[in-house]
Amino acid sequence: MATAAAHQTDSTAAFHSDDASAGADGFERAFDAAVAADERIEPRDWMPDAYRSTLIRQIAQHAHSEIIGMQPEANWITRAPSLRRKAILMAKVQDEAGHGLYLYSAAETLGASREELLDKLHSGRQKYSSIFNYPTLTWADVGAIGWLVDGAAITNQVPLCRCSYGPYARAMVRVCKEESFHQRQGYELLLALSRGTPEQHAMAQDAVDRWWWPSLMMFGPPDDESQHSAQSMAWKIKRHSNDELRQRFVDICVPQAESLGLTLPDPDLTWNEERGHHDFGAIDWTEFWDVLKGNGPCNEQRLTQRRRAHEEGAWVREAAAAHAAKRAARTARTTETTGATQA
Ligand code: FAQ
Repeated sequence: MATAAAHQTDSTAAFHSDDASAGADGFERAFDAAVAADERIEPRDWMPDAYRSTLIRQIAQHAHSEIIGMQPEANWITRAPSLRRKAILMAKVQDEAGHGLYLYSAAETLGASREELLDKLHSGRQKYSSIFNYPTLTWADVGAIGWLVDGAAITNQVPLCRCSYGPYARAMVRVCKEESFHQRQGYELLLALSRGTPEQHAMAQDAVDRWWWPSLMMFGPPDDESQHSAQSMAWKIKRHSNDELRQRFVDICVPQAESLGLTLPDPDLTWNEERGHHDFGAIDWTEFWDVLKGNGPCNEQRLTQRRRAHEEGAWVREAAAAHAAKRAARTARTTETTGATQA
């Protein structure tokens, strides 16, 4: 039953219920009406096959990004410059694992199994965000990831809190709260470096120079090359186009870069009074598509590490499953005995 049941329209009530008398056409009409009325689609509601597979594709790619995204940052846990920074970074990396779990769970509500999704990631049949195929060369990269990568992620994900699919939208609410904290830690880290020694300032600037353009690519291809946007927006999975969100992100970052005392590596970045937005330079889309094809600086390393972690974690999954089975058997025995005594 949809969470928005309180304001369901008459035309969508049958679709949210198990009333099979509506027929296939009726269900489709009711689904369209529910989307138009901004109601949430829930796991047991009827939905078109293509809506289901689009969601599985996007949510899985999102989940994979969260767990692969742990790698570039985890690279710096042992080398964080203080205990405080180490504790913060460990908490952040753990949060990303948690985001992966919420998202895999959301995909499972659509009928996809976690095993199948991980298998698709490991065999390269499903993507993860292009951004995580770049290396973290210095400590300042941890700050740049927080400020720019988490900043881009929030810009993209806040509208997803209003996604038409209930479990994904609800997962996003919590993810966005945590991402906001991540973005602030990155900003604060960069500010400390920017105000530090000339060497520290240069390190922060170098990190921003390297992460700026890949961060803009996170929003996906330009609108006229985005094959899924039109349909995803019609279904209210996506609420804004890739270019709209990219523009929003640029407009947010420009004043923040000024406060940080850092520059963005784009000579064409200028305020356009007429548009009320910043104009910015051309993105290297050849690089983007190349990274998607597996040719980024770290694609191979990320997938190799992920496959290794999965194999090495097999015994943990087996032990957890055996423990769960044991507990279930014990509960069943207790219920049987109690039931027998009561009878
Ligand atoms: N990287 O037609 P569109 C994070 C693919 S979370 C790789 O425009 P769509 C948190 C796209 O899948 C970051 N592939 O596609 C964190 C499609 O290929 P397909 C992840 C990309 O779905 C921070 C093809 O190109 N966030 O960072 C990318 O309508 C720090 C055509 O593209 C999400 O996943 C890309 N950048 O729009 C974690 C948010 N862009 O599937 C750790 C949810 C496009 O047909 C540390 N996802 N592609 O083979 C979305 O909002 C959308 O899926 C877009 C793409 C906007 C990414």
